Amino acid sequence: MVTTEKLNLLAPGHRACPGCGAAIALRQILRVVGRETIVVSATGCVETFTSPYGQSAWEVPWMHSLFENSAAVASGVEAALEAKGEKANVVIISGDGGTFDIGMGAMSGMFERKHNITYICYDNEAYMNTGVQRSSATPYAATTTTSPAGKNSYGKMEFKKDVPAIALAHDVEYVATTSIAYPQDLMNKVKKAIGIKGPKYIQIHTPCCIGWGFDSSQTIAMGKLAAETGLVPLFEVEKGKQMVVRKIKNTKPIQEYLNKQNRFRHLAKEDKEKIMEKLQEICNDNVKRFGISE
Ligand SMILES: Cc1ncc(C[n+]2csc(CCOP(=O)(O)OP(=O)(O)O)c2C)c(N)n1
Ligand SMILES: [Mg+2]
Repeated sequence: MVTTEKLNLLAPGHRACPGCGAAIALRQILRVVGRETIVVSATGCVETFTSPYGQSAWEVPWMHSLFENSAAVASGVEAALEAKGEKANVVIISGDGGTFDIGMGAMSGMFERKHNITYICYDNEAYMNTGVQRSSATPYAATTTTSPAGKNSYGKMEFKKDVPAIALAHDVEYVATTSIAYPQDLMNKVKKAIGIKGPKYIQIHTPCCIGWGFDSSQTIAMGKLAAETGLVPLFEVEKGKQMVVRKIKNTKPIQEYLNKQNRFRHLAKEDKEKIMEKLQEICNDNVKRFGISE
């Protein structure tokens, strides 16, 4: 159940790239969390494009943490609210680098201490703010500036870290994956999370036209294809309940997704067939494991 009120708590004039998936995510998140919210953001694109020196696009109280400690800072905010007997939604918005990599320890602590916080990771699958370096969220075989495809490499050689599973292992109240390509799904999940007491984790797939190499008009299309191929499964797990998975009628072959992005362009060569097959296998495994097919 989502409000149809056109609440916009992200002021226009911010400096996101045209077609930025993270900016779309922010609009969707802020539409449902409402004004009684305090946001803590780790260093990354979102922090950078919403808060150039002396300016802010945030229409809610907002705090910038370091790259690594948004969950620790938000824990302090939540503890202060508790001590003062005041109420507000405490929401973290952090990139995949700030979540999967450098902020993992702080996030684990926040989950374990059972803070009443909604941790939202916008996953653009690399360190975009600093020039497209690989993170542990970067998909297998994608080229980045620190996992460059070339004569002796086919891009990133490791698989994407399963952070939703790590969150679930902390026995948190709610874990969900979603995508900006499915705004109702995204808003429903954020709305549900903020209504549940305790730690929650939401991972939003946010395509990045600059880092992935596609036209800025195709951000939503890329998000859709990621889900339709099974590469990015969309699901939610409420504590004590069965996992609910967003079903896909006819899953699409992974080539359809890969062919449209420069970060996978090197896979078009014949000798890279095996790598393509590996990526298709990842999708097939997801379809099976999550029961994605309708
Ligand atoms: C301790 C530390 N190391 C490195 C940096 C430089 N740095 C700033 S943002 C960033 C990458 C952020 O990546 P991510 O969290 O995925 O967010 P995105 O830029 O993709 O939005 C890095 C490496 C930093 N600010 N602090
Ligand atoms: Mg990132």
